[in-house]
Amino acid sequence: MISTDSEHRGGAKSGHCPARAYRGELKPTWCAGCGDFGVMTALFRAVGAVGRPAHEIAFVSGIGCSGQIPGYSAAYGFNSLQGRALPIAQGIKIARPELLVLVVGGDGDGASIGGGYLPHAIRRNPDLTYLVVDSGGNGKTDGQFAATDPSARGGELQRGALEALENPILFALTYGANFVAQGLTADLDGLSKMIEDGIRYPGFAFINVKSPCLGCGDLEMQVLLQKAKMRKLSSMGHDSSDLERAIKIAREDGDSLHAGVFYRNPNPPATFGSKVKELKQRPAKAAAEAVG
Ligand SMILES: Cc1ncc(C[n+]2csc(CCOP(=O)(O)OP(=O)(O)O)c2C)c(N)n1
Repeated sequence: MISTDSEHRGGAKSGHCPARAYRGELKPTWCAGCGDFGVMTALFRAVGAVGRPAHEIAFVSGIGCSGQIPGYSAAYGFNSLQGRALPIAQGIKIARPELLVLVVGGDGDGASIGGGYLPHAIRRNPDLTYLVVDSGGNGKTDGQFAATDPSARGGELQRGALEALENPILFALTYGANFVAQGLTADLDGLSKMIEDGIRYPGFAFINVKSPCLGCGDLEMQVLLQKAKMRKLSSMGHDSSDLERAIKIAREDGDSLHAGVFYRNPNPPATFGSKVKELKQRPAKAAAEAVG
């Protein structure tokens, strides 16, 4: 039987580490008020709550403002290529399964240019936590439209995207992801907790993070909209094991911004890493059985 190894996600032996233990020496160059500050804080709080030291963690990112997070951390980091964070992170996890691997990238990165990697990561089910920092645009390249641009919904931020909006939560759920959540930088405690839950989940965890970006429009308006539209799934009495209901709520996301865990498969399937491990052990097992 294939087992899912939960040891590396923290456990009885692990202690709580303060978020500052993961900060590197470089100072962020993000715009004042950028949501990336909140995402990085929530991320460091979450790994601190799991209790893994920095040298046992790898942050992998694409290119973009949010992609700079690995450079600001004391953990291992790989600021890779636009849209290619997921395949690189999967390679790292296969080569070094004992590392806690966290992937972070923008929505330009994860929903647009790199969007094609997501269904395959989901069906492969590596033990990774993937954060898409959803600012509704390509922040680094002066706010070009991304697939998640809310102005496509009817001019909310008056930018005028012509293509229809992509719904990342619905995308992840319908491709069969076993852990799907959405966080808001306006709710840092909720965001940190759901990242921690994603890390502890044995398998691929997808977290979409609504995050304000100065390059994508009026910063204050984005923060106000986040706060005004936030609906916590916990206060709606949502049962995160109910996939059909999660899909229904995801369809309605946008007019309300739903924050919390949409879906957590209560019976996590085997991870890609545990299947590889079993495959490697097969010849030795067969030889031992043949000898008797
Ligand atoms: C293959 C490739 N295409 C385009 C670019 C140019 N580029 C650099 S950052 C970026 C957009 C980043 O937007 P996003 O991924 O949403 O991250 P954000 O800056 O919003 O955090 C683009 C298009 C690139 N570096 N590589």
